[in-house]
Amino acid sequence: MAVPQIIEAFAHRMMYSIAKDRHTATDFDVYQGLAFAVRDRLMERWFKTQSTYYLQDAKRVYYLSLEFLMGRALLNNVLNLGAEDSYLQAMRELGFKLEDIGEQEWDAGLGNGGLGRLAACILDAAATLELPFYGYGIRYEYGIFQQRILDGQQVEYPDGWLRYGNPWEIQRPDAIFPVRFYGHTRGSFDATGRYHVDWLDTQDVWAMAYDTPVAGFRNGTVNTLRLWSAKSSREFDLAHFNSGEYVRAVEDKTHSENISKVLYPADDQSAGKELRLKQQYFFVSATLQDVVRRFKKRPSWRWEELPDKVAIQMNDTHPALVVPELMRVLLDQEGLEWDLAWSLTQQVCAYTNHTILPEAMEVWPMDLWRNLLPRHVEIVEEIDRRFRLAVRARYPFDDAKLQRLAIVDHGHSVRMANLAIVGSHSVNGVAQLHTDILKASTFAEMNELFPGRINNKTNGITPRRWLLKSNPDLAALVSEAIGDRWTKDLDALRGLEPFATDAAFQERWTRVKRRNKERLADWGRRTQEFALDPAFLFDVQVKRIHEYKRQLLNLLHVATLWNRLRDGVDGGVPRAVLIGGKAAPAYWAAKQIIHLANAMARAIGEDPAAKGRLSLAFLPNYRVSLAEVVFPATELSEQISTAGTEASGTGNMKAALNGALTIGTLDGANVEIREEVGDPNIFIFGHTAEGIVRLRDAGYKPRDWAMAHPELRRAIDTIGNLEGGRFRALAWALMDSDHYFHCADYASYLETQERVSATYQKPAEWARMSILNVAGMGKFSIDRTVSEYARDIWNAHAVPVEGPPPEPSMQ
Ligand code: GPQ
Repeated sequence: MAVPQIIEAFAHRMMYSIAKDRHTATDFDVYQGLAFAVRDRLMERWFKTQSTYYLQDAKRVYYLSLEFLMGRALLNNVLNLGAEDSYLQAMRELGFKLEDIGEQEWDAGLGNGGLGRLAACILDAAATLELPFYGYGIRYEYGIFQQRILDGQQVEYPDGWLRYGNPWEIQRPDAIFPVRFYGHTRGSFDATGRYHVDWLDTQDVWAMAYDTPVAGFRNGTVNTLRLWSAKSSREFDLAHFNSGEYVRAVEDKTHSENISKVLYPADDQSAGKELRLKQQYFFVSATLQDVVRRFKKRPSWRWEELPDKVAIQMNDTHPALVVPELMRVLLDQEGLEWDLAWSLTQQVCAYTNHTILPEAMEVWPMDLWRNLLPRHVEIVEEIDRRFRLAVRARYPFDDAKLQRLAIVDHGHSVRMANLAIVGSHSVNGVAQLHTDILKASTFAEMNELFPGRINNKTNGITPRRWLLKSNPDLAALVSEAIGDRWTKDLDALRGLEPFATDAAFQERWTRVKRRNKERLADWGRRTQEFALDPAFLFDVQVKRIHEYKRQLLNLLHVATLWNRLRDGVDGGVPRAVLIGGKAAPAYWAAKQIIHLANAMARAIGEDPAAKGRLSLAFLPNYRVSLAEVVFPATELSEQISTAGTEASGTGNMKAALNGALTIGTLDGANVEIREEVGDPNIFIFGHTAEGIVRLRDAGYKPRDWAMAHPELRRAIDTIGNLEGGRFRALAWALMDSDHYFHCADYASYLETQERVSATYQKPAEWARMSILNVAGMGKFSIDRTVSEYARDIWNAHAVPVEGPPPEPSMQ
């Protein structure tokens, strides 16, 4: 659209939707008006896309996820429309900066971390690849909590992101489905002699759809993210109104609407709460009703062809109730026989695993299910019974194996991973090492039983948000060198290799990084949250706070540098260490780590010995929009989890795509990053996953490692003595148990950090390595990931949608 038309469309929305003029409009009003104007541009494409899918009777892919960590939409949509020049110009003519308007948008934070952000990147890729794809989840009224730091400690504040309205969502009062809970079952033989089960006397909640358009990058595709919101059923209200208990009725209404109230804030951890189980069934049931409705809308349809028309991907086990729920629909509502229903379910469903940490594996007490979902208990018990028969036939005398493989554990709990594996035709890990571990240990017996079912789909990130949008200067420099094909085909970045040794290019490359560091420093100053010297090496670790991610190892290194400075020993290149991330509110150790980081940051800040040499900052409230400022400024990316614990990591990819060098263990996708960028261009340290297993099996004694390394002992003491011994428990745990092997990897980490420091002192060398890192990032495009899912798991194909004519840029 041309500039004058953009201005007119914006003015129209300001007047008729926002009802403000230039004298009364706030910055937020301007954002909303522009958001509506941009959304209007997506509408034609959205209709066209959906009718094309219908007319071509395309196979649809349904991505079920309890988390979608979308971040901001405005600039991303402008970019995907291919219209950034025109919008920039239009807003400039009105006296606004497009970037500043974008800052007004509240992050859509409907996710915890990597798993939720992956879902958001997958949405972007699916639309860009023109796949008939739908995201399904919950429209939480409160997303991931806001983190504030008070007295050095994390305090959680509710994230009321919908308070001032969300211009991107369309409420669909007509797309509403009842979801049943509680009640009991009754079986009877019908006239044909078939046994039929009814689920009776249920308490129902309604699921109402809210749709958000998901635009592909510069194509005609606009897909849908459909999120369900809980509404109390009207019958429910009326019953109480009739009995005269008006206030009680309103109370009950609130009660059932609680289902979609809040995102559970624990990452890599299962809370096991009834409300969480309600959320899971709520969104699974509503989604399946919608899927079946769409399947049956086709003029001629037969259940046998369900797998030709529908693929369902489960993002972790959170939606694994889809297996018994699809069985229930096919058996009880559609009258199919068990064998056919089961075969269809397996062919349709697929499961992505994101962790091997035992505390993250979902296991639900049967009693909870029996009360809430009585029919599903029967179905899961029957799935389990049949599965046990098959296992017993295969391993007739191995009772122990049977117990380990079972879906229902001794009649008292349901193992969701086993249910998801048995009910799917594909189970995938998210990086090669992670998948190898799933096959060789976590799910080894399942792998033997179902050869070929477990497969790998290495994670990726969207190059649109994580380079083009967040780092426009680097994106422009890259495009100037090799053209802009990389935005849709990230492998094109290989073309940067010849520039790696070009001194003039290196210099421009380094200048871009410097500007981005200044931008982050400005951000810290403006928000008064942290102080940074852009001349320092920016050494960054941003991700959820978790013991396995080892923020503590990073802090042990900082303590060591600090001790050296206090001794008057050279600490290497001046460093600004930045740590950011949220801790699950009930995760004590993670909160201690945040407290420690803040305490150390303050102490170092006040110590003259550290001045000009070392700083530590904790970045409060790390979230998608902050990540977009942090990664472009990152020079050293800390990916230091204990080998064998981080399934993949995706922040590692975001940092490297923005020219950071990685210091990391051979864990998750780091292994593949090394393969792509070459061993000399990445700083790898520490024990391998196998090495860690050997250490553990040999009876790991952290104390021995600490005693063998005076600087480690001293760093642990530094932590233990900070603020009058407040963190002594953390220090002792490192010495006594050290579950994540900090002590065993410390020496290697320290040595490798010294190599980092030496390399940074050779700017041309650092720039060369940085360029080669970006050149090697092609594999980590989420487009590659999603193409592999489409080909190997979903058997889904692109359905191009003829777009409106390309945007004329300017006038
Ligand atoms: N991940 Cl199980 C989460 O973010 N939350 C979770 O609850 C679980 C996994 C992460 C995982 O830790 C990372 O290594 C992955 O890169 C990410 O999922 C996406 O696969």
